[in-house]
Amino acid sequence: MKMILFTVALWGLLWAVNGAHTLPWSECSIPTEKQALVDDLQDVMESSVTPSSFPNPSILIAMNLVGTQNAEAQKLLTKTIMSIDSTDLTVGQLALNIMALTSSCQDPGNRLSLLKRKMENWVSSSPQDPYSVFYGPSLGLLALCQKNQEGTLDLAVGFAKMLLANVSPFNVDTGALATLALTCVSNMIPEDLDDEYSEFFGHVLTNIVENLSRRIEDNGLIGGLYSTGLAMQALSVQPVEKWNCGKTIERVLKEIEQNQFANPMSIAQILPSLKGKTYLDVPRITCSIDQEVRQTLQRQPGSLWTSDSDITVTYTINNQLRGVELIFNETEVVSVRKGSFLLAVLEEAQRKNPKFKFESRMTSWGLYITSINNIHEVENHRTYWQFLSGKTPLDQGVGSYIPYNNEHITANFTQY
Ligand code: B12
Ligand SMILES: *[C@@H]1O[C@H](CO)[C@@H](O)[C@H](O)[C@H]1NC(C)=O
Ligand SMILES: *[C@@H]1O[C@H](CO)[C@@H](O)[C@H](O)[C@H]1NC(C)=O
Ligand SMILES: *[C@@H]1O[C@H](CO)[C@@H](O)[C@H](O)[C@H]1NC(C)=O
Repeated sequence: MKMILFTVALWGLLWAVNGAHTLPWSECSIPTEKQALVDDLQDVMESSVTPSSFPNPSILIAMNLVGTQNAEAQKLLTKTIMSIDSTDLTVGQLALNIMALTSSCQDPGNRLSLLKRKMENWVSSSPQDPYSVFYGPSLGLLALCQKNQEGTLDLAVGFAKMLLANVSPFNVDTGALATLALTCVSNMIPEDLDDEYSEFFGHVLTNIVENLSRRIEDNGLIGGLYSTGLAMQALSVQPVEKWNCGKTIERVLKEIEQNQFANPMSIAQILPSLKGKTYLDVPRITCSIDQEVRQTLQRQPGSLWTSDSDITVTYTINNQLRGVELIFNETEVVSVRKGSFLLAVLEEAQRKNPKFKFESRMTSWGLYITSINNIHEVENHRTYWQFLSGKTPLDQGVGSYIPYNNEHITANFTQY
């Protein structure tokens, strides 16, 4: 009896040591009866890839990490991302493209040296910078680390010092990516330098992971619905006792059933975690020739769910920022088809009243609103148009959010 107990305890210990860099899989897997739900989700993401859709490297990474169900889409997206001109890309976009090509077993070519140069020149200009300025550079560091680029360790030290000095409110998405990047860097420290570097990165990682674990909600989500996927990746490479992965999975599956993951980009950020993968697995992907082919279901796209009845939405555009000459606060009441996206409200208001004129640009998350009533966001001033329902900021953009009857939506020109 004693012997068995001892063996069990020892086995548990070995498991804990071995499992330090993977999900605690036993409590963290998808129940068999929900497997089809997750496969369907992957279908939605993969069928969003068409010759005319926005080439999204995060989608390619996700499908390669979990194993694609749609080899055509995989080929098309790889080809499109290969042909993107790198010159005007941001650090984050460049990094995602490199990781996407690597995940498809393609050589990223001169993108790597370009990224390295951009990372060497990047600095956070002040400790008051919003925490999210580290989102793109975290991706940059992760991509360089995965490609074993010389000088990554020094870049990582500079990056981590700036991150530690930052005093702005913590941001979960950014913290999650910084965790992945610094975990990769920690794993590549040469033995002769191990002590001092390990201690330093260990200290920074503890700080970030502590902040991440403080954002675990009672309902299982981590920092809100759309931060949970990246946060799960971070907590599975830097485990914390406090995290009940099973509870998180259960809640996310419930949200998927409620159609909260209709945006392909939102799927790209949750899918790897649902299948026990993280971005740290990108260099380990093997590209086999024969792909598993799955019978795909015939489904209705979410946007066609509009019905015959109308809803009324009150829409206010508000600019009270000092330093801007044109201060305004205008409201329109508009009718749109029930089930329409918020974008339809913006379009209807613009049709009724020229002051509601707006401009947008296409991004990986869909349409992003850049200007309303000729007031443009300015990146250097950190201004943007924030969308709220009542006083609560929306957690989705105008191309995904579906307003309800008598809702009051405000677009407020503000700073981050
Ligand atoms: C930084 C950031 C911002 C910055 C972007 C400006 C900048 N220059 O940095 C600011 C603060 C302005 C911002 C605004 C908003 N954001 Co934001 N943002 C992020 C964050 C943390 C990182 C994005 C990034 O740098 N990606 C890396 C680069 C390489 O990729 P990229 O595609 O080039 O990035 C661009 C787009 O992501 C775009 N963008 C940023 N946020 C959003 C949101 C939407 C809906 C769209 C279409 C585009 C978009 O700006 C990036 C820089 O140009 C992500 C987190 C995440 N998990 O992705 C959230 C995130 C994308 N944002 C989100 C949201 C909800 C918004 C807002 C709608 C919030 C609001 N209530 O108004 C607004 C957009 C409103 C509008 N005008 O259309 C959600 C989207 C969830 C969803 N399912 O749609 C995310 C995932 C945060 C979260 N975890 O909930 N955001
Ligand atoms: C993260 O947590 C530490 C305490 O562990 C705290 O001192 C620090 O200010 C937090 N950082 C952010 C950005 O919230
Ligand atoms: C703007 O208008 C809305 C609706 O009329 C009102 O509730 C709000 O208080 C106004 N805000 C400002 C800053 O004037
Ligand atoms: C709108 O933006 C202004 C300027 O940044 C800010 O003072 C105000 O609190 C914001 N209103 C809401 C409801 O967030």
